Amino acid sequence: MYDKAKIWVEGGGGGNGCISFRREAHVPRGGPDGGDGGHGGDVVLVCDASKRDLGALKGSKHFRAQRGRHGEGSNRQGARGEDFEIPVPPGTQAVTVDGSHVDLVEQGQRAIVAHGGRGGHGNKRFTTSTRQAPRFAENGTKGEADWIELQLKLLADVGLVGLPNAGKSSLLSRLTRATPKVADYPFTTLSPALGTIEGEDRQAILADIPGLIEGAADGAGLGHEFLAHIERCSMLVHLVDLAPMEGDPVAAYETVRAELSAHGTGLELLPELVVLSKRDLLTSEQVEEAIAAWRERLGEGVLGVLAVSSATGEGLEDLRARILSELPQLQPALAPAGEAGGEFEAEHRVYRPVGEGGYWVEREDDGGFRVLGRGVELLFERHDVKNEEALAYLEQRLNEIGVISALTKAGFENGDDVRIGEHEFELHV
Ligand SMILES: Nc1nc2c(ncn2[C@@H]2O[C@H](COP(=O)(O)OP(=O)(O)OP(=O)(O)O)[C@@H](O)[C@H]2O)c(=O)[nH]1
Ligand SMILES: [Mg+2]
Repeated sequence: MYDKAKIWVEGGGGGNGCISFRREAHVPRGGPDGGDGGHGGDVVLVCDASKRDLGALKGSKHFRAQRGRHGEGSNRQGARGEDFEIPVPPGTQAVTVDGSHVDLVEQGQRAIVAHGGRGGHGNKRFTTSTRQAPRFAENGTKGEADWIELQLKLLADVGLVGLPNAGKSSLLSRLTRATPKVADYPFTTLSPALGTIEGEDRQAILADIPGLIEGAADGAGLGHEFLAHIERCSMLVHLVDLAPMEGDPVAAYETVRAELSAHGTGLELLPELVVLSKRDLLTSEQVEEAIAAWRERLGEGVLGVLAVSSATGEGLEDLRARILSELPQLQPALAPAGEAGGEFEAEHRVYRPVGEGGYWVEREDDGGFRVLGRGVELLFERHDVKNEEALAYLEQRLNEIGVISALTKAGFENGDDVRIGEHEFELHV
């Protein structure tokens, strides 16, 4: 099962604005009529219920949306680039390039993971009363691009947990129409499986995950990574083998509880129904005694204690009814998806102090000055500083938004080097 994927996503670049002048009879050059560039397409995750896992993302890893078309003369706007859609199964979570958490749950739900760049304005837009014939236009900006990680966390109501061989898969196959593999050796189940209990007025989705052993949180056995799949469940069914081939049931129960806590997302806080399995292997009296002892030991701490046999079917109707009756009252006990898992922290996000006006000035070692701030950087990304008119326009904007006086305060003198984003130029004011 592919429940994780790392992919490169890249929004399309914005198309450039156009520099163009109307052609009129007898007029050497008419008014400016350069159209705007189109916006770049986005890379979008789309929730697709026909997908079961992230396996489709195993092969190709680079996903790019189309760029916007450049603007053209006669005020023709460039076409917007097409989005690139990536179908993902329900339960997929990701952190987008700009650092926000997305969680795709319902069929058709969409989340933009990399925005396309903006189209640049054509020269027509830069016409003012004093600048009748601007010979510059804006470039489109690049689309967002980065590696992002996707993780699938199954959407189930009930998580089946227990040691290997406890009988989890056998139970799933008896309660639902799922047909998981069952065998008399540990770690038969290698990846999670879902099954649905059909009630009269509602359904309950059960997730069967690989068995847990001591040290699972540190990687023992199949590890604890499958526990991520039950983070969204509203309750746990904790299966305890009444007649294990080795060890005793109480120790088995405690081991699994310890691993649930060690997972670190609060799984141990989920309401828990304790289900003693394989009751056919003991006499009725022994089973009744065991139930009484477990109830006494766990008391109010659990939703209840039941005993079942997947072999004979005894107790299964009770269990089915119990699950369906508990669920509607249960609220998901965990924080909304995305706020928990440490691995979904957006590490690449850098927070910078922002001065007044959204920019600030730093003096660099060689005596030059650097102006920082997304707005100012974007302004420069969009223009060709080698075009003198464009540079004059940029200087005017810098003046208007106060950057020139901030520079002066920082010790700037006429003709000093100024750097903004990838650009470096001598500034004359
Ligand atoms: N007698 C009896 N045997 C059972 C019962 N339920 C399961 N078993 C047997 O117990 C063994 C393990 O059953 P599974 O359902 O594969 O156990 P599991 O918990 O899914 O095990 P893993 O996937 O390895 O974690 C198999 O040999 C089953 O036939 C039961 O109610 N009675
Ligand atoms: Mg199993």
